[in-house]
Amino acid sequence: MKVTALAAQTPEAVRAALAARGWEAQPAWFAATGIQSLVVLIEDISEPEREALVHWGTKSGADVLTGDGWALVAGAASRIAPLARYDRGPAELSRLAPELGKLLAARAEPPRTWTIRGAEVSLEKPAIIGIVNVTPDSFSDGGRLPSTDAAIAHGERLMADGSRLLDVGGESTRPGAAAVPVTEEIARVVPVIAGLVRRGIGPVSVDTRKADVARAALDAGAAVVNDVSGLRSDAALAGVVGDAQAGVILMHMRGTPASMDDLATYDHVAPEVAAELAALADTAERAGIARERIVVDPGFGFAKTATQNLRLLDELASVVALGYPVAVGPSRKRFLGAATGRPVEDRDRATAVACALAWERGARLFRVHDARLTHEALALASATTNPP
Ligand code: PMM
Repeated sequence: MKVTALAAQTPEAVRAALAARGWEAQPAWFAATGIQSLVVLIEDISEPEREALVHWGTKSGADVLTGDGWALVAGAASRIAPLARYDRGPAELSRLAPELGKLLAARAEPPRTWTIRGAEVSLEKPAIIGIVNVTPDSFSDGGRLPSTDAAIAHGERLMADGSRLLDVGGESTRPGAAAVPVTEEIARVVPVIAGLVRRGIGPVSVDTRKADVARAALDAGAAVVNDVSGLRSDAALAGVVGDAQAGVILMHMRGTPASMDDLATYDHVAPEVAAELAALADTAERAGIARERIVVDPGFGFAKTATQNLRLLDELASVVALGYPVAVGPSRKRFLGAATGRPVEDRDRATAVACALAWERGARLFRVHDARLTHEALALASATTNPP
């Protein structure tokens, strides 16, 4: 007799074991994904729903842990899947079917592309978003023209280093950063965006919370709006994005950059961030932004402590399970310093590793300052998890 442990974090090992024993490709893949284990936390349930879940668990062989108003269900995906079907699950659990169905669908068919203005971004391979900050502490050296040229040259280098999108921002969102008036923010970002677009460097995203800045950036040729407030800051911004048929990145934070540090209170960070992002995406869709144009981002460093950022990175699957493409922006942030002891100017290696870990957990877009190192780390990570 010979006993081998197979890798369980991916269906690949089971698929390969079955294929090596003569199974056809499709049944081998279905069997492999079916026996993958799934753990779902179900909250806000009634007492009859809770009892029905416990009863169903005993019958089906799934593990069910419950308490007041909640249940945690664990087992093979194929065992849990019937709960997502009205005709197969217990009648008392009909409220669960659509929600669980969405989660299972996102797992089975993760988004393969992101639709932005005038283009599609393939997510089969990691997509690096190079950061072009046009704030006084980065490029500006007094005169506007030299800083614009420097920003454009920097964007060109980021693309040469493996970026697939450039994110141009004119307002710092660090805690305590001074607010930038609309006209000043437009004066910073528009010449850079127009210059990049004119030279065919991009596509370009604008990092802003303001509808007027987004409108000017889109007029200058931007294809994406990246809003760290998740469209909460300016009520007019969703309409601007929808009308322009732009892509949008909805980032999670609480409060504003000035107040966010006091709002880093979570009982369990990943499910709470996922739920808050789901609400933001829902609001965006209701405002007329098509689902395939939406990317969500857990907002590393925004209203999160170092420990919470690290937990969130590890438990990114809760955000990925929402079914939207996931972007992450760990680049040079404080939590990387907390883990490595490195100062801000020496965090690009840690950034690259964080991105590789995030890819493995399902993130597909990576907003970074240094594209070269992250590109290399992601080339290896994606070659390992996406065999050719
Ligand atoms: N972080 C910053 C700014 N914009 N946008 C997204 N989508 N995600 C982020 O994590 C994010 C962001 C702050 O970082 P910086 O000041 O170093 O650019």
